[in-house]
Order: sequence, then C-alpha cells, then structure tokens
Amino acid sequence: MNTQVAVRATLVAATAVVIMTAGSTRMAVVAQSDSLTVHDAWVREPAGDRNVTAAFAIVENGGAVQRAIVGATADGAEKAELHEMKMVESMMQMRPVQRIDVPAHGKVELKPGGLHVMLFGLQKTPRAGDTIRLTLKFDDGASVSTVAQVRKGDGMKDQESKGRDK
Ligand SMILES: [Cu+2]
Repeated sequence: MNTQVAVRATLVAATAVVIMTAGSTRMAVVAQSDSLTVHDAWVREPAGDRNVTAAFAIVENGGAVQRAIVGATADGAEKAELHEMKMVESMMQMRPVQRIDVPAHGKVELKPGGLHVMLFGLQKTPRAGDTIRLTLKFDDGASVSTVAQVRKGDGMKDQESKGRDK
C-alpha cells in the first residue's frame, strides 16, 4: 500500500515536470486591464549579440469599443516601436505604424511576418529562457504589462530582427 502511494506520487511528479518543461518555452502569462488582455507574449532571441529584436503577443479586447495599441515599452530596451511587415515589390519590408487597432470583442495577433513591437537599444542581448517585461499602451490611456518569454525564432520568418541595419 505504501509502495502504491509512492509510485503514484512519482507519476504525479513526472507529469508536473513535463508540464513545466513545456511551459518554459510557451508559458501562458496573461495580463489584463478592464477589457484588454495581453497573452502569449514573447521576444525573439536576436542573432549574435545584436541589440535589436521583435516582440509578439496576442491582444484581446473583450469590450464593446474598439481600442488601439498606441505605444510600447520593454524593460532593458531604449525604445520600442509598433511595426508592420508588408510585401513591397516581392520584398518583405517593415515600417513603424502609429497605432494597431484591436477590434471590439476581437483580437489582434502580433506575430512573425506581421505586426510586431520592435525593441531597440537593448542593454543586454536577450537569450532564450530570459523574460522581459513588456508594456503596451492603449488609446484610452490604459497600460497593460505582461512578461514576455525570450524564445528562439524560426529562421525563415525572422525578417523583423534583420531590419534597420541594411
Ligand atoms: Cu520591426
């Protein structure tokens, strides 16, 4: 009987480890302010010792009024800009945008190859496994802070981290 209990405890512990391991790459951190929720925030690990990279997240608006992201800050970054990627003459290019709309009862996804937050002047090169506090500012004056996980990017889609140096 004691042996059975011990075995079950071991199984539970093993399951917990699996969950924690999965969680370290895709930790579900949710930050909220009234109707706005920011989740699954992550920052791409820059190549080499570059101090520029992109941050991504899902922003949901549970309210009946359209909101917009109008700015961002990130701990350890001198500057953060809202960017979009666009195909221009079959080349992906990115450029700053003033605002990113978050539809009422809808969401916007900041993701590789699309809208993102560009981080400039990072004091220390982020490495996979690090976390960075990311704050999004909205047009109603609200700020929502969340913890972004630093992850490795997916090579082909890493245009955001290559920009501006050309
Ligand atoms: Cu960018």
